[in-house]
Amino acid sequence: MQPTYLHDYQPPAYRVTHTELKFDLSSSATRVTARLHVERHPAHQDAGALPLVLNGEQLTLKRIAVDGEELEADEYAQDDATLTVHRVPESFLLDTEVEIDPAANTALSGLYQSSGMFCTQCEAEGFRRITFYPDRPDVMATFSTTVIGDRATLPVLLSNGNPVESGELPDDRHFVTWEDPHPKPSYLFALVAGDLKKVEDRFTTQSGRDVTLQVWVEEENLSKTDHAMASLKRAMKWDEETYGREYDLDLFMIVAVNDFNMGAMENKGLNIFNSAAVLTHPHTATDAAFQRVESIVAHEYFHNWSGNRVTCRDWFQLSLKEGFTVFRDQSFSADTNSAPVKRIEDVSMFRTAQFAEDAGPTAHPIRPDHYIEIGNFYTLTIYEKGAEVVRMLRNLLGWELFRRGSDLYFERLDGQAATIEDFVGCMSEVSGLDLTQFMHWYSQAGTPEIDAHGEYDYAKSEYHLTLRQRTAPTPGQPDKVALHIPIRMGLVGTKSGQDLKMTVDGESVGTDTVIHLREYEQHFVFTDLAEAPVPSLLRGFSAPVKLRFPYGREDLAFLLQHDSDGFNRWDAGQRLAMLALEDLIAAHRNGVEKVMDVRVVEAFRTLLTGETDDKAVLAEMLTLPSEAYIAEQQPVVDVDAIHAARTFVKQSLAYALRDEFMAVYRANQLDAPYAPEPQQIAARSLKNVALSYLVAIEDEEALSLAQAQFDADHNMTDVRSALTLLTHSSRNDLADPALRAFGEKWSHDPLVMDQWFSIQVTRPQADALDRVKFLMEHPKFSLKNPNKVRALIGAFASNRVNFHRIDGAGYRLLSDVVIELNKLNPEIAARLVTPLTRWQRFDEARQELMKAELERIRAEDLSPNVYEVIEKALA
Ligand code: B3K
Ligand code: ZN
Repeated sequence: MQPTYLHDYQPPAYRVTHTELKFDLSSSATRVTARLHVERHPAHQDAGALPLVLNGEQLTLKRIAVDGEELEADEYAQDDATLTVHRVPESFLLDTEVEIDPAANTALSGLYQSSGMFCTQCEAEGFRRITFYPDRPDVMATFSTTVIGDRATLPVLLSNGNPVESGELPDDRHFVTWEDPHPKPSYLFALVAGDLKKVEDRFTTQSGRDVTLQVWVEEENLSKTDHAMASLKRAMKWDEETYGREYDLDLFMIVAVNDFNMGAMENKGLNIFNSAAVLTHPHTATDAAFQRVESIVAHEYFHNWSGNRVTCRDWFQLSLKEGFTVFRDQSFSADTNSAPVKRIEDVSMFRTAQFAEDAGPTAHPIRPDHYIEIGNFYTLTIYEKGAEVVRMLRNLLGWELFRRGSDLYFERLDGQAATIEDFVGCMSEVSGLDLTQFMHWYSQAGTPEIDAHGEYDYAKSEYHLTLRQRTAPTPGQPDKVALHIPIRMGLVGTKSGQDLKMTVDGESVGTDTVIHLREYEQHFVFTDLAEAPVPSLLRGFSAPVKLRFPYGREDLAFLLQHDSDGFNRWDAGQRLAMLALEDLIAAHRNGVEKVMDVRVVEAFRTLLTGETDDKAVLAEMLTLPSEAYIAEQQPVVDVDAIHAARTFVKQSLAYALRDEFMAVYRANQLDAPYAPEPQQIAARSLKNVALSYLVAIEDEEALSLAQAQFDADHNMTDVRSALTLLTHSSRNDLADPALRAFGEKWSHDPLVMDQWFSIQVTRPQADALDRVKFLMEHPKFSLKNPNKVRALIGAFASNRVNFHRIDGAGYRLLSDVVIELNKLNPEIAARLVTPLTRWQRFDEARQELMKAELERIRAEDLSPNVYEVIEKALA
């Protein structure tokens, strides 16, 4: 399996200006007729004769003609991935007809069937499973698509753009023709056909155009569409007000499908969503799910400009659309909900999962330079680190210049396939900033680590700060350059508890400033300080780096109280908890008695009893670092010691502060009808965090509060929280009846059943693995449905103590599933195997067990997706 390299990029030999498609739908024999209007690409005008090479996989060719002339067998050649026409004119019409088998498509890439409906997923390279085509993003054409299907079973026939014609056909069939006037790459093509119902609304754009909005779902889900529709309208308005971006068709459609590899897909005018990313109801979806739906609806909508109007030249530029669009959706969610909590949640996830990716064998730059299977590069690095880099650009330029750069980018590159240089170039052009060094963020993999040291010189009233950066080698990149790292910071006076005015090189820089680390080592001197400070560094997580500073516990307790930056207040609490956890991990390993750090108890007491105007942030502050995050900080991960230490901290806090937690729980009970609005969400999360501490000590009163909360059945957030606490306790006598009742009540609802599966297999008790095996036989489980695989197998792999069982049974279970899925759905299989690829992080015994499972997978006949991941993991 040969890699594709960025440096091999060539413009296509031929481009397609217009694409006419006709689909005659049938489960196992769909006919796709295509007429492509093809012309020689100007870049190859003088190149002499060039064959036409089209992509095509799993297609049965029935007919091929150039300008109406059928081709003889020797005029073209076909292999399992391409079709080559040896001689073609400068400009011509290519007609093909192929047969495909949607019912057999378990990979869910191309045209497939889900719950009886037909739908497509073409990004990145799925269109080639639909028809022969130059399936690359720099070929952009207008599309005209006719969909033919049974009137009774497929009453709704959708594609991109606007419907222009429809009618009856013989044999109880009917058709609809769609036209999309905006040139687009094939990966944005979409088709949906099924027995769907819609809810409809309208949006008037800033220039006064009327847009029809539709959300299409199965009939039983009609009551679960309000939030998605409201989110869509908010996103449309936000993008007009914030980025000046207006929608450009008369119709915008969202369709919910049950079988989908990712969250959603931004196809032009016809977004296709995993039902989990669109359907919500107070009784079936948690607050987190409501927020996720809002952000994914916004993300896909924002792609209409950052992705569709301006698309990617090639797939190495994927972060051009994904990093920018994630940054846009993060900003939207921050504006719509609690901005500090959004940042804390995003950074928390980032520092756990993206840092782990950067430190593992599949580490890659935001712009990789080669891949075997592009489907493996829809990663946290491309998406989230890409967004962090755009955020740094926004901060370097300031909002106004950044917006000007964004305007220039959309204007200059509209209708084109662009590169990361085009984007950064616009930012540099409007600001006059030299971003040459900054560009290394795109090409260098790995997480920069910064070691910071500071000293206060009492005699001179100066603070000296030294910063050193280093990025550890990553596969294929042994040597690393120094990056341009913007570090937002303040100096908090130890006497006043206030941010001090800072002076650098004789210039006053205010109380909150950005210092720029560009060398491997740099020294900063702050003069004329009124008092000794504690530094508050990397405020707001101003760069995606690990920053170490030898804070004492008093310093951290001080920052937790006084830092003016909410994010760093939270981070100080996390660092303080980490110091305590590290001691306890060591104690556990050495068999020494565990002693709780009273400073953590006192910090929590202050948080629980103090005044707060932001309950959502308080809930975050009361949340201990996750086991996965703690593991990231350890040189060798000891899953059992981490679990024991974290449980000990949680229980110690609960014993010491039982009444305080109880008071917070009781003070945050809500009577109002459920609404997914920030204040209610904040109260619920605070209440449920408090309850989680109380249940951690299996306090009888707390258990009955959890039981009562479950029985009250007020909303899914509270019900799920209570059910999780009961299930994760040792009290099977309470957990089992609750699980049974829940499972029976919701057996008809796949999205709720996903939650039911996850809750059970994430319990810390030793029977988790047996439960996975048992639940894999459950009638509602299916390996063919990616949501079910994530809910059961993916969730189990996040259950650290049980997945990493020392007998290796957790690893074996995962690899068995990966082997099975490699045949059914390679994209999902390659993602699922990730936890095994992190074997280097564990003790020797576990390393051997994990590697043995990877070897066992390697011995199979592997898809390119799984092959690429396994080879990297075992390299
Ligand atoms: N662009 C799609 C992701 C497609 C992944 C294909 N394997 C969703 C998104 O990022 O909006
Ligand atoms: Zn995206």
